[in-house]
This record gives sequence, structure tokens and C-alpha cells, in this order.
Amino acid sequence: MSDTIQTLLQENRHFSPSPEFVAQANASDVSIYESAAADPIGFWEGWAQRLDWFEPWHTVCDFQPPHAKWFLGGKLNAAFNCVDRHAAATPDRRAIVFEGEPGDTRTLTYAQLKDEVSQVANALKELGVTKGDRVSIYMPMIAELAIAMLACARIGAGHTVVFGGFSAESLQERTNDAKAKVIITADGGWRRGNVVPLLKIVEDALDLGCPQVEKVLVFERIGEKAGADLAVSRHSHLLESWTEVVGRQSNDCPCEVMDSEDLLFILYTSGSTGKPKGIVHTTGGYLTGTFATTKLVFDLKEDDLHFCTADCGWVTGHSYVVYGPLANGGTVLMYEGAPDTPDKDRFWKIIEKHKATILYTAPTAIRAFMKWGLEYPQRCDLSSLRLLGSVGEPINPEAWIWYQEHIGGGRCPVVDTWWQTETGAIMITALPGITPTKPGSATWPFPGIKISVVGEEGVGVTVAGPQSTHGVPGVGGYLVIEHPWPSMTRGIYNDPDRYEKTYWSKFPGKYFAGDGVKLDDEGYLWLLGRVDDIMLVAGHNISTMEVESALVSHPSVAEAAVIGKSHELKGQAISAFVILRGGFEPTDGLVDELKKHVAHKIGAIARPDDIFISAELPKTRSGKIMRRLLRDVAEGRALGDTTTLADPTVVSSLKTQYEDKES
Ligand code: 6R9
Repeated sequence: MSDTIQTLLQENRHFSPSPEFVAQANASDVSIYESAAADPIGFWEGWAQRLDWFEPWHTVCDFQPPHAKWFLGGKLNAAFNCVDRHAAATPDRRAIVFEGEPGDTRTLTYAQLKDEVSQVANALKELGVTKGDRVSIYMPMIAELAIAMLACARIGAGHTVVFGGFSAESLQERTNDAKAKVIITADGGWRRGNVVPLLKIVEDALDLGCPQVEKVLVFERIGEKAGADLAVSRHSHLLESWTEVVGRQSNDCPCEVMDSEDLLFILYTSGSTGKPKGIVHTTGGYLTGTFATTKLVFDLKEDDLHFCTADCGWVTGHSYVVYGPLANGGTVLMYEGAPDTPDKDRFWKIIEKHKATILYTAPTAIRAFMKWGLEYPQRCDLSSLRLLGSVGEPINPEAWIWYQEHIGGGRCPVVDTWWQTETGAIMITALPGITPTKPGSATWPFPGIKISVVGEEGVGVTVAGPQSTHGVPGVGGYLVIEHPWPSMTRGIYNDPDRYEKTYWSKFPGKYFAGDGVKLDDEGYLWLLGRVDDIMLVAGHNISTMEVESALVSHPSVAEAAVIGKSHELKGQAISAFVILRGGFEPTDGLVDELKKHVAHKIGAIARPDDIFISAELPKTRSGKIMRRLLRDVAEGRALGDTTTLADPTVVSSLKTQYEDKES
């Protein structure tokens, strides 16, 4: 650990935005929290008024727990707000800057984006899609993916984007649950220099049975190397070439007039157990939430280039690659491939080449960058960056400071943003022109959002920004959201009971997020991970996150995953799975040292009973560690559902190694 990091952690230092940043910031007045808390409905209405509506709403919010509706009676179109209004005002401004993995680039101005979205929208109509239908999208992370989403929104068809790394079974299950009439795909995409054969996987899904699918629109991304010939395919009667069908369309396609509460999209969350949940988002509320948070959290301006590294297969890609930035008339950078292709400096090269100003990525990526070493970012000029964001998992203080120091050059504010597919938009975050940050804390709720930290009985402390009641140091609880907010999910597609049971039954009338959180004595929120991952050791609640952060703060540890393993006396005993940094050997001496290090950092109660040094950890395709499977390994059970893993072989080989060591 560098001396600077050591000092910063010991000082529990706050980072304040620089005076230059504050002077230019979209939000720099702390009173925004107070006014939003006093009148959340008025706060959100103010943001909705900054969108373009065809007809105004008559009621801002109607909340009949667990169901909320927003901007009732209002009519608008999401594509109009993300494309047309900017194509009219600033036609030559860049909307999308795309870079493919092989290095090909493409820039679309708002005028060009409007033409392409309209042509694809007309193509969908020709294929029989009408307002109220659903379309599934299975594409690489290329500009046409965003275009396809906006084309659906333009004609009032709900989209369901299925991440291009998912299997034929996953695609089939989601497509059928949504009853999608059309699938939009590409012949393939690039990943680590290889072709991901998307069309072949679509064909496998069709073989498994997608009875309601009438057409498949295929974008030719790869060409011959994809090995797909539309004419000779066993499904050729369903396949349509994008070049041909889109190519012959007019660029004039009026936007459908949509009700505020009409479906915008369904996005399936993998979930750690059970069938994926089809999370429903509607038009007016979702757009208001993503529009407001993009403007304030990312401080987005006309001349920014916003680089969100998430794939559009995840909610982060929906909200902060497509809808939020484009609703603001911003410019987004989309990158197709892996961060280590051709080399581990790819993100930094992209930032240098295109002069990206905002970077929004995940802790799992930041920890990989730390492991790869400083030589990669240091090769590139990252001086264009002015703001950094993190999302997806709790960020360890160590990783936060590394990110701030080595990527942000010590000058960029870091916003750690907590939210979920279900919340649609960011819920807990710093506002970069206002909030002094602390490494590892997501800080305060976004204005207009009221979060409570509650115990089993549902009583607790409510936080709504800097003026909130301060917590009891060290006391954690369940994260609940007190009031409805515009971008909240309207439910689980085809499963209303599961919606109520999952989110609204533990604490009636309040949204239960499923995460643990701790409030510190200055009113800052510290996320502790999923409640299923919190351990109960000899009567003490200990979060896996805290022990992992302690491990990662040791110079030998690159990444750690901690679980509670059943224990006769203590209830649960702490087991850790650790990946070492290059140059460190897995010796018994090191294991002992790590145990002592954790005891020293947190207390003897948190000392791991065992530490297993491994080469990899089981992660979901979006990079979250699946601790449930590590519990299966440690407790000698058969592995539960592994279908959401990025690489299912990781956990089976880990299980073998673990069992060899135990025996
Ligand atoms: C946006 C997204 C949601 C779950 C959420 C929580 C975890 C996300 C976080 C975070 C701590 C953050 N999570 N952001 N935990 N700090 N900044 O990731 O949505 O894929 O639905 O996952 O991710 O556990 O409940 P989604």
C-alpha cells in the first residue's frame, strides 16, 4: 500500500470538490437537499417539466402501495426527448462516438442519429411491429444497439435487451417471457479478438422454441468471418438483413404519442436464485429520473464526452449510456470490447484518443486495473477526465483512492453511485459540486429520495442528505426507500405477486432493496452488500464487505470474497477466498499474516477462520462476486444454479481445489 493511501485511510479524510469545479457545477448549492426533502413531488415535477411533453399531466404522483404512477395523463415519447429535440436544436452536436474492439470508429451527430433511428423504426413497422408490442434485442455493444432501443421507443414497442454474453437458453427464456415478436441481433460481435456468434445463438434459441417470434432483423457487423449466411440458414424464412430492410426505409417516422405510464422496456435481472425477474419501466417517470440524475451526478455539460463502460445489456447501459445522457443532449462514448484487448491499457487509450471527460465503471474493473499495475494508465494522457463514477458493488476504500489518485490524477471528484435495475436511476450518491466524499461511502441519498436504515422490526433512522439525523456509529441495518420516486419499477412482468413479496412485504409500505447499509456519525451511508451476504458471527453482524476491504488493504491482496460458513458454536465462521497480486506466494506464513491484518483492522471478532488462496472468483456476467456459490463450496454442498456466471468452470475448479486442500 502506498504511503499516501495509508495516510488517507487513517485520517478518514474527506475530499471536497475544488473551487474551480464548484464554480462550474450543475449543482453547487447544498440547499437543493433541503428543498427537495421539503417537497419531493415538486422537486420531481420540476425535472419532468424540463422534458418535452406532447400533453401535460394532470396529477404528478398517485401512490397506492406497492404501486406508484407518475405524471398521470401526460403524453410524451422517449426517443423524441433523446433524439428529435436535440436534432432540431443542435443537429451537428455529436450524440454517439463509437469504437469497436478492432479499432474501427464511428461518430453520429444528433441529426444523423434521428435519421437512423427513424429508418430502423420504419423497418420494424415493415416487419409488423406496432405500438404495444415487445422486441428483444441481442446485440454487441455497438451504436446500432442504442439505435435499436430508440427505434423501439419511437414506435411505442417495449424493448428487452438481452446481454450478448448470455446463452441461447437465456435468450429464449427472456424473449418468450416478454412475448417478443421480433428479435434484433447482429451476425456477431468482437470480444478479445474472437467473434461472438450472436446470430448462431439466436438460431439455437429459435430451435429451442420461440413460437411468437415472427422475424429476426440481423445487423451485419462482422460479415464473412461470422460464418452466417442468412439465405441458407435453417431459419432463413425468419431472417431479414438490416442492410436491406433498413436501407430501403425513409428517414421520416413520426414519434408515437405515449402515455407517461406506457411500457418503455423490460429488463431481466439475473438474480442469484430462481427465474430471472422481468423488471418493468415506463416512459415518463423513468426518463425523468435518468435525466435528472445524469445532469446532477455526472455534472453533464454540452462539451463533455461521457464514457460509461457498462454494456446496454445491463441497467447501467440503459440509464447512463442511452436514456439519461441523450435526454440531456450529451455525447456518449460506446466501446464494444474487452478492457485488455489488445492490451491492458485499452480504456486509457480510448480516453486519450477521444478525450473522454467522464468515466463511469465498476469496482470489479477498478480492482483488475490495480492488479494489472500502474504502467498501463501511466502510458496514456488522462488529463481530459474531470469526473469519475463507480457502480455495481460496494467499492473498497483502497480501490476508491487508487481510482481517484491514479486515474483521476487527484483532481477528479469520485461519485460512488448505489442503485438497482429496479430503481431505474441512481439513488445514493455524492453530488460532485456539493458533497465532500469519503473513500468507500456512497454518501447521501439523491435529492428527493428518502432512505432509511432499519432493523428487523422496521424502525430506524431516516436519511435524506446532509440535514439528516446522524446515525449511531457502527450500527447497520436494512436499506429501505420511504417514498415512491419517478423511475421506480412498475413491477415484475407477468408476476405481480413476486413484486409485492420481494420488495414490499418485509416492511409494508416501504421499498426493501435487499441490501445492508450502515450510517456513520456524520450521516454518511456505507453499503454493506446484499443482506444474504451479511454474516452473523457469535452474535455480531459483520459485513462481508468490511472484511474484504480489510483484506484488499494488504499489499499482497488483489481481490477478496468473504463468506459466513456454518459453525457449531459461533453460528457462522468467516471464510475468505483471496486472489494474490503478482509477486506474492501463497504460503502459510502469508495466510497467518492476513488473518492478523484483518483482526488488527476490524477487531478479533472479524478474524477469518480460514483463508483460501485461489486464482479466480466466481462472478456474474456483470462482474458481481457470487458469494452464494462460495458458501456452497465451503460447506461442501453441490453447487446451486450457476447459469448466471460469466465462467461456470471457475467455481467447479475452485470446488475441486478447495476439497483437495480440506481433505
Ligand atoms: C446498477 C446496478 C443492484 C445491486 C444492488 C447492490 C449492488 C450497485 C452499488 C452496489 C454498493 C454501489 N450495487 N451499486 N452496492 N455500492 N455503488 O448494479 O444494478 O445489476 O440491478 O444490481 O448491486 O447490491 O442491490 P443491478
